[in-house]
Amino acid sequence: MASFFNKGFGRKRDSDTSGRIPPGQYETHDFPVLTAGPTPRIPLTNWTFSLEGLVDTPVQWTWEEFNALPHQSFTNDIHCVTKWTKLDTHWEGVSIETLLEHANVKPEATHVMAYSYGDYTTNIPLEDLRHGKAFVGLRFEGQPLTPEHGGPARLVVPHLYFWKSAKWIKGLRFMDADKAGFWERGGYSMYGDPWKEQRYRSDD
Ligand SMILES: Nc1nc2c(c(=O)[nH]1)N[C@H]1C(S)=C(S)[C@@H](COP(=O)(O)O)O[C@H]1N2
Ligand SMILES: [Mo]
Repeated sequence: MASFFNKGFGRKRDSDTSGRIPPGQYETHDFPVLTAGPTPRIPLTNWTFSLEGLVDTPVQWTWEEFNALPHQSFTNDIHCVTKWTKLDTHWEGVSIETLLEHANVKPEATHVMAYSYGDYTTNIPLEDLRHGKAFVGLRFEGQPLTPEHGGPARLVVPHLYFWKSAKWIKGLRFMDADKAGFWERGGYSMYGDPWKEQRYRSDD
């Protein structure tokens, strides 16, 4: 039952969070699970991560090799198109910029298709993955990423709606044009900027 005297009544709005909730979103302290289809289970001995498509040298890392890459910590707000926003999530992982040092991306590459175990795909402009803006997350809140949240490894692109953050990531394919991924083919935005409420293709 909604109460007029709710918790926030009469209190000053928390200055730390004001201005951090995009239009149409509400803050949650939970971490809901959103997956189309079953959760793939990937034995670490079979896990690989690849950079392919428009690169001079395609690369493939094993789990061990990938974990030997330089790791960084990230603190980000995440925004799901189903309208929840979670502030100050803490991650550890490998910056996409770090990965790009290992495969010369050809100059004609403009877009990336992130693809996952279990066949999920999502498209992102290359520029949106660079300069430390996106990473492959391996740990969440100090713990290995759980399978339902995309473990062993997921893409995290916090400045776009969270469907761009492909769980169970398997690799990145560099392309010279934008091409729709799984939800994008289903009518969701090609870009997905939460601050512009680019939820559906008609919002682009
Ligand atoms: N492989 C894969 N990645 C995915 C999805 C999915 O169904 N499969 N769902 C996306 C959607 S719509 C959202 S909101 C987030 C949800 O991540 P979470 O379950 O960790 O909250 O993952 C995204 N990445
Ligand atoms: Mo989502």
